Parts: sequence; structure tokens; C-alpha cells
Amino acid sequence: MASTIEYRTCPFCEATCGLELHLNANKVTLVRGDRDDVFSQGFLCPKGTAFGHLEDDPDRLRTPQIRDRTTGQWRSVDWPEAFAAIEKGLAPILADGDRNAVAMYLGNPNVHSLSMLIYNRVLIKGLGSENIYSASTVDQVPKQVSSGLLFGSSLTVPIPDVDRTDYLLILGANPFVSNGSLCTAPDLPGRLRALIKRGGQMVVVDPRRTKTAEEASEHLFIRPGTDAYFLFALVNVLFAENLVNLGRLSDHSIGLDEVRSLADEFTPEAVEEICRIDAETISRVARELSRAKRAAVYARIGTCVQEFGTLASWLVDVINVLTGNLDREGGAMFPNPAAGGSRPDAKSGPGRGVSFGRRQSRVRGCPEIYGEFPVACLAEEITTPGSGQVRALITVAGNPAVSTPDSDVLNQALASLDFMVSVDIYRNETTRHADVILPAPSLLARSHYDIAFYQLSIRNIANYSPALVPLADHEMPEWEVLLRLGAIVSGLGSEVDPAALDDALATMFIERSIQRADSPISHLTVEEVLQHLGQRRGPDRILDLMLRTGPYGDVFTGDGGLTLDQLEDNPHGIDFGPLQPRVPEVLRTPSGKIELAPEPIVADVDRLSSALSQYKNYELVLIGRRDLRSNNSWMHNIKILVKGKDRCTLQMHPEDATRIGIQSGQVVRVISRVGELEVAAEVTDSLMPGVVSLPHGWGHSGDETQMAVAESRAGVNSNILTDGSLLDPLSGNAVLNGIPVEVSLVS
Ligand SMILES: Nc1nc2c(c(=O)[nH]1)N[C@H]1C(S)=C(S)[C@@H](COP(=O)(O)OP(=O)(O)OC[C@H]3O[C@@H](n4cnc5c(=O)[nH]c(N)nc54)[C@H](O)[C@@H]3O)O[C@H]1N2
Ligand SMILES: Nc1nc2c(c(=O)[nH]1)N[C@H]1C(S)=C(S)[C@@H](COP(=O)(O)OP(=O)(O)OC[C@H]3O[C@@H](n4cnc5c(=O)[nH]c(N)nc54)[C@H](O)[C@@H]3O)O[C@H]1N2
Ligand code: SF4
Ligand SMILES: [Mo]
Repeated sequence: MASTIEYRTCPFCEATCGLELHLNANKVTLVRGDRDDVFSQGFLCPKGTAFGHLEDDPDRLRTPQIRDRTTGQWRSVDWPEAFAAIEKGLAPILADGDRNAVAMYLGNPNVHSLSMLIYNRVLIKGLGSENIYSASTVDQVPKQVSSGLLFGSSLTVPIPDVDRTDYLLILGANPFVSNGSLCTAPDLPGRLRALIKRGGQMVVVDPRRTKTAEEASEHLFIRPGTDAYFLFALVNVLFAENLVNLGRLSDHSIGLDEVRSLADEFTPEAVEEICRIDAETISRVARELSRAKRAAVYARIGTCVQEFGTLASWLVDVINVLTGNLDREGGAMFPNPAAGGSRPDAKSGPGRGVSFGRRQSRVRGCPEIYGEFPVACLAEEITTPGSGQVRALITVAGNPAVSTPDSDVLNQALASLDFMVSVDIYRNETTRHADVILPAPSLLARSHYDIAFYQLSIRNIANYSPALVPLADHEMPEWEVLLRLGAIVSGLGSEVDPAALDDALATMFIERSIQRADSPISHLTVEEVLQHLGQRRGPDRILDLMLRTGPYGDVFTGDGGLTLDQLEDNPHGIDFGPLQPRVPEVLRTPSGKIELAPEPIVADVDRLSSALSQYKNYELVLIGRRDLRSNNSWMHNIKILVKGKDRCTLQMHPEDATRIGIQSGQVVRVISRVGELEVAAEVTDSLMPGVVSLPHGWGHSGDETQMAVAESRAGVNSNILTDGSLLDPLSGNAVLNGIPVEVSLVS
């Protein structure tokens, strides 16, 4: 059979690169960057190249699996048997009347999947449990809390306009390796190099001299967990030196005076020792930020997975506002995504704002956050007896046994569950605890559209990838799997008609779209819209609805505006251009303004303030790190991505190594309050003294898992060391960096 060339968006990270896939007999024979992709223009990283290897990985699950609890043996079963087993396992637990007894955990790949983003909601709703957890609380939720409070919606996150800025201050992000996060920009490294080449500046604040720091105009080491102090001191200088200039935003902001007084005590001199950045440098950075023609502050996971994550995230945007850089070209801007954005005639005015803390977790009393509890609470909810105890768990595309704090405890908790179901492509450290694993189809058999990442993108882009091959007989689309699970947990049983459920869901989406304030289709009936949407089913139908009613959509008039058909005709994507100012229309706060000093944040400043005078000076603290050929915990089973030198090492500064008597290659024991492990040391001056670094996502034990390559390069799980009792209280996000540890030589 002749080979064909097809184009599709890479689903492995937030960069949304276009792939050029060479297919022969439905198998990927070559992967290249799609040079005609309107956004990525041929850029590709090693993970994208591995697309075909993932498809062909013999360990990737193809059929549902059931585990025999007595023998521990796994066997492949057909779909009806798998669903029947799930119904049998969950029904008695749900029949007890306590919906909270079944918990759900959603992992990172959910956000990269059109099916999962839309259809998980059905499952969550059907389940009706308060015990919903996700990878968000080991990642970006502090930014969603600060954005929610400042701008009125958890998804209204300002994105640095890297292509047009003159000065970029980056904290706690390593886009030369991660390829960007909460900043969708294929070839972000190239874009950052271009910024420097055109005479701009990039200043990186990071406890490690990362690849991004090496390429920067300037790198400042910062003590882990102290970004909020550094950022507050920048605010302090802006006020003290009369550098505050909101420009157009002064009419659209409230709370400026409060910010000024909150920043009073955080002078550069007061914070320099804590941050380990001298006062003069802090003042200089503040001046540079305010004087640059166009500047942006961008911060990512390093500033989120820490004790003051929400405060740090908030301060980033406060500075963008104070320097007049929010919502202006070259500053930090709001995308207007083709699916989910606002139409040109959208009205501005007060909105509902965000709400959280509507209930508390049963054991620890942690506040709910956007419908979830912190995943750091999951283990105790499973192991603590009493009414509301979690007895069963559904995981969808997640590996919490490796990616969330205090892993040893969670692993034991997972082993104690009465029943567990996982929707996943591997039998890994988490899914090995399941009674039933439901696989996902081949990537080629799914359609793809990045609903989530175009909301966080530096240009307004739309790019759709249709399914390229038909489903194999043994495959079931993920959306159907989720609908069927939803039917089981809501009591409809396993023998339902998924097409009817899908119609009901589409109808609900259409009704909501018609009823929305400002709806461009309020004159249409559900039936008319269904007719316009034609033969498509599943997520594609709902996507078409979103695109056609979105900012560039045709609103079912056939006027040439955006439709899914149009995207199918443009396999390299459509570029709707650079970001445009969106304030005030984008704001959804109760005041209709940017609320610079929201009450929950103001209250939290007290905590920062008290810590100022009693900052604990630990000899060694642990941070994480990412590697270009890795993707959290789940791409270690692909040979070309894990070959070469061991990457799961404990990096430490020569001064620390000498003091303890350690040389590169020697095995060291690392002990934290909650756990210990042994790992090879790597001595390097790329870390600041007093900081050690271990990547997360490793520790692929051979116990009952089916990932031969990963097991042969097992590494250790850094989350055995991270302490589940440490949270950013406002967001419930886990503290994964700055963990106090002791390191000694294993004799
Ligand atoms: N110490 C420390 N811990 C961290 C971090 C850190 O920096 N330091 N980072 C955190 C961050 S940012 C994140 S996002 C989390 C990630 O946390 P998780 O999402 O829990 O972990 P992943 O490793 O991304 O696991 C993804 C799972 O999805 C499965 N999967 C992959 N593709 C598909 C698919 O198409 N369908 C289905 N059904 N399943 C699929 C994989 O097999 C794997 O089981 O980890 C967090 N943990
Ligand atoms: N290759 C690869 N790419 C990925 C992933 C992957 O695992 N591998 N994961 C994806 C996911 S899920 C995410 S969320 C993104 C994350 O994307 P990024 O946020 O860019 O991720 P990191 O590379 O972990 O960068 C975080 C940086 O914060 C630094 N840091 C640690 N503690 C602190 C601190 O207290 N303050 C400051 N200022 N810095 C600190 C670390 O040294 C590190 O350099 O990457 C995505 N892309
Ligand atoms: S940078 Fe991200 S989207 Fe681009 S090829 Fe690599 S993994 Fe895929
Ligand atoms: Mo993440």
C-alpha cells in the first residue's frame, strides 16, 4: 500500500505543534514537523517524534483488562464484560446511598483530549460525588485562583505576548525544556531567542541555572518558595519610586491603594536575605520593568507548587497591571479562543465572579476549589473510616501514585480500596491497583482539537485533526467509554444506548448556548441547531457548535465564518492573528473591574508577613526538574525517549557535596519528613547552594505493572519525599518544591 501524508496537532504538551505523519497501512512510518502549520511552522520536539512509537508500543493497552483480586492475575476481556464488572463493583457502594464513597481523579492528558474535556463532565455529574480530584492541585490551580479573583473567571489567565514584548521576566518556568505552560506557543525557545535577537531582554528567576536561564540575558538564583517576597518587593519599588502607571487600565481597576499599603513592609531590603537576591538587583528589575516599552511578567509551575503559590501568581499580574502592561500588545494579554471566546459584540459589565470554599474536605477540612478537593487529601479520605469515606476510585488518564505528594501513603491507600476503575493506556503504578482498566483507542483513530490550550495561546489559532484511521474492532472511543461509565454511576446501568446519551448531551449544550446572555443563536430552536450540525456525533458535533457560535463562527448563517468543515479544509490550521486587547469585555468580576486586592488574597498576605520575620533556613531543600524527553510519568516506556545517560539523579551544588562528602555517581540517601529513597548524586554548579533537585515522574516499580522499558530504567519517585501536609491554603495546591531534606552518602 502506498504511503500517505497526514497532518495533525501533537497532543503531548501545551505547545500544539503540527505534525506531518507519514502513514503506511495505518502505521506511522515517519514523523516530521509540519512546515505549513500556521502556528508551529515545522517545529518539533523529541516527544512529537515519538508519536509512532507510542502508537506501536506493545505495552500500550488495547483491550479492557480485569484483575482477579485473589490471584492478582490480569486478563483481557471484551467491553461488555468489563462494564458488567464495573457495574457489579460500584453498584453496592453507590447503593449505600453515599455518593461521596466513590472518588474520581483526572490526570493531565484529560486537558489534551477533546473527548475527555467534554465527556468527563457527564461522568462527574452522573457520579454526584464531592470527592473529585485532579492534577490541577499539583500544578496550576494557584494561577486559576488568582486569575479568578482578579478577572472573574478561572480560565481568564493573561498570557505573555512573547512575540511582541521587549522585556520578559520569567519566574519558575523552563520553556526551553517544557515547551511552555499556560503559554501555548510552539517553538517558544525560538520565540524567546528572537526576543533577545531583536534587542529585548529576558530575565529568569530560578533556583537552578536551567537551559532557559542559560539562554537568558540575566539569571537570578532565588531561594525556593520565596517568589512572593521578591514580587512584593518589586511592587514596593514601583510605588516607592513613582513608577506605577496603569495607563488605560486605571479606569478598569479597583484596589490600587490597598495593594500599595500591602506592599509597604516588603521592601527590597526586608526580603533580600530570604530570597537571596540583593536589594539593588530587585530595585533595578522593577525599574527595568517599568521603563521597558513593552514588558511582561510570566511565571509558571515553580511559583505555583509552593507555600505562597496563589500570592505569587496574583503578584505577577498585579505587576503587569501596575506597569501598564496588562492587556496591551507586548504585555500580558487575554486570548480570544475560537471555541469558548467572546463574539465582537459581547457586552461588558459586572459578572458573577468565582466561588470556592463552598464545602470542606471531610478529614482535613480543606476548602473545595472549583469543584475539587486538593489531591493531597485523597489518601486520607480513603484511609480514614467514617461516613463519607472513599471506598472506590475512578481514575481517568492519571497516575497519582507517582505524581502526587506522599506517594507511599497514597499507594497503600489505593491498595485498600474496595473497588477501582481506570481509563488509561498503560498498566502503571496507579492503574495496577484497579479492578478494571478501560483503554483508549489509538491516537490516529481519534479526532483532536485543543479546546483548553487555545484559551492560553499567544495567538488566536484554530486547528482540528480528524481521526485518520477507523476504530479497530476492539476499540471504543473514549467519549463513549465515559458516557457508559456515566450511565453506570448514575444508575442507568451498563446496557445503554450511547448514541441516545450523546444526543441528550448535545441537546443540553445547544440549550445552554441558546440561553446564554448575548447568545448569537437565541433565535434558533434546538432542532434547528441540531439540523445545522448535521451528521457529526460525539465531541466533533459539540466542537462544531462551539466554533460556529464562537468569536469567528458563522453562527449557522453560512456567511463564511468559522465552521468545523472549514477547519477540515485547512489541515494546517487557521490563524486569527495576534492577541487583541479585551478589557473590559473579558472581565467577569462582581465589580466589572480588575479587582486588584480581592479579600481572600488580602487576608493571605498576613501569612506571608508573619513568615517574613521567622523564615526557616534549612540546610538543604528539594526542588524538581523536567527533561526534554520526558512527559511527567508516562512517556518512559518509549525507548528512544529514555535511552542514554540516567536522568533521574539528585543534582546538588559542589559546596553541599563537599560538605557532606559526596561525589557524582555515588548513591545517596535522601530523607524528608515523610519518606526516604536512594538515588545517584550528580554534582553540578547549576543549582544554587542549599538546593538539591530530583525530577518527578520516575520510580517505575515492576510490581504488577506492564511497562517493560520504563521498568528497565525505573529511577525513583521524588514524590515519596514531598509532604502531603504542605499546601498553599488558598488554592489547596500541593507544595512540591522547597521540601526540607537531609542527604547522606550510602556507605
Ligand atoms: N514532585 C513533582 N510532582 C509533580 C510535578 C512536579 O513538577 N513535581 N508536576 C505535576 C504536574 S504539572 C502534573 S500535570 C502532574 C501530572 O499528573 P498525572 O496526570 O496524574 O500524571 P501523568 O504522569 O501525566 O499521567 C498521565 C496518565 O494518563 C495516561 N494517558 C496518557 N495518554 C492517555 C490517553 O490518551 N487516554 C487515557 N485514558 N490515558 C492516557 C498515562 O498512561 C498516565 O497514566 O504531575 C504533577 N506532579
Ligand atoms: N519535556 C517536558 N515537557 C513538559 C512536561 C514534562 O514533564 N516534560 N510537563 C508538562 C506539564 S504537565 C507542565 S505543567 C509544564 C510545566 O512547565 P514549566 O513550568 O516550564 O516547568 P518546569 O520545567 O518544571 O519549570 C519550573 C522551574 O521552576 C523552578 N523552580 C522550582 N522551585 C522554584 C521556586 O520556588 N521559585 C522559582 N522562581 N522557580 C522555581 C525549577 O527549577 C524549574 O526550572 O511542562 C509541560 N511540558
Ligand atoms: S513541543 Fe509539545 S506539542 Fe510540540 S512536538 Fe513536542 S510534545 Fe508535541
Ligand atoms: Mo502539569
